[in-house]
Amino acid sequence: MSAPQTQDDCLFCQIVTGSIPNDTVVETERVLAFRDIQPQAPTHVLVIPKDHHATLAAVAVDDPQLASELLAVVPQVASAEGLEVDGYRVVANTGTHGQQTVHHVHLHVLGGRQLQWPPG
Ligand code: DGP
Repeated sequence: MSAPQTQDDCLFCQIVTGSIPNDTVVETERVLAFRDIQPQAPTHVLVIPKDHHATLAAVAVDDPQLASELLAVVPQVASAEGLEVDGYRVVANTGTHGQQTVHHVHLHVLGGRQLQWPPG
């Protein structure tokens, strides 16, 4: 397995390399899913590629196979967390209006309670 392509100044790359600890839920060769440090629901897991890509659009264009692997981990998280029966939400905050605060693409998987819609 080749080393992930990481950026030194990226928080989630530091999680990938292990310099910042995380609570892992699912891990594959190229994808890591770990608990959000500020959970907004009983289950709040972030799914990230180990390689650095800033946004979902970037990974979809630069490495569509990796984007597919990222999506494939979502049902694995749902299964591991027992979310399949009642459902869950997948969110990819993107850019300023999307309120993306960490510029390493991540899917939020939220569940374990009745979520509201629309979001703020
Ligand atoms: P977003 O706003 O969509 O960019 O989400 C970034 C998420 O990252 C936010 O829900 C909080 C989470 N987060 C920030 N720092 C850490 C950290 O050091 N560890 C973990 N597990 N999550 C973090």
